[in-house]
Amino acid sequence: MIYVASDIHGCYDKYLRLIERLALKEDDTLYILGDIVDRGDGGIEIIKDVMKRKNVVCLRGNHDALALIFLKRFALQDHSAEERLKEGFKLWLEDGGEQTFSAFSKLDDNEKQSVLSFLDYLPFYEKISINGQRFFLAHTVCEKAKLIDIENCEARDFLFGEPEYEKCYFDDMIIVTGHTPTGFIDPDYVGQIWKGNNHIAIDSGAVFGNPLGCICLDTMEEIYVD
Ligand SMILES: [Mn+2]
Repeated sequence: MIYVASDIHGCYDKYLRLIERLALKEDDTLYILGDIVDRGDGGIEIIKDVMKRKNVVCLRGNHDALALIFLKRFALQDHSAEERLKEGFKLWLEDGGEQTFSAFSKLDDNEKQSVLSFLDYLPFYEKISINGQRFFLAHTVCEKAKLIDIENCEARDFLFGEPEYEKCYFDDMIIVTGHTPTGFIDPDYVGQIWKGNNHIAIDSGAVFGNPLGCICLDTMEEIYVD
């Protein structure tokens, strides 16, 4: 079975409850579509746990990308950062990075290096096929006109893009994204997975007090943990 969750944002307890609930078997995979860190204070713990598991695969979210940049610059002994980066660093800390920075700072040097290389190698998207149905998994995607010409997409399209959930991008492929709490797509879906127009939006807003949502792509079963 293939499961997908996203935007865990340092909610370590919810992450562990999801892992417990799924009880992944040898051929099962859990994809986490980015924004593992920031806001909640357990992001680094989640990374350390994911690194030990063979069948949990993470993609890169905007928070993971920024954490990589700023942890490298400011938590290691690198004082060569320019003023512009310092400004960005401050904004990141205020946007939930503080929790990640603080937890990272407590790691020993080996752990720091392995967390950084974990973040460094996160892919931007993944295409998979389940029983003939194709899926495009990413933290987020850009507008349809740009995504259908994927060769011209840039990293930031998969980190900061704004999906057009009202449009079907591909007739033969379902796009699965996090990043946008589903309540912003339809206020009736706060805390729930939203489906429509060959999109599945799975950011249930776990860090904002909602259950953490997860979907099984083989069965479309939705799983929620508090
Ligand atoms: Mn995001």
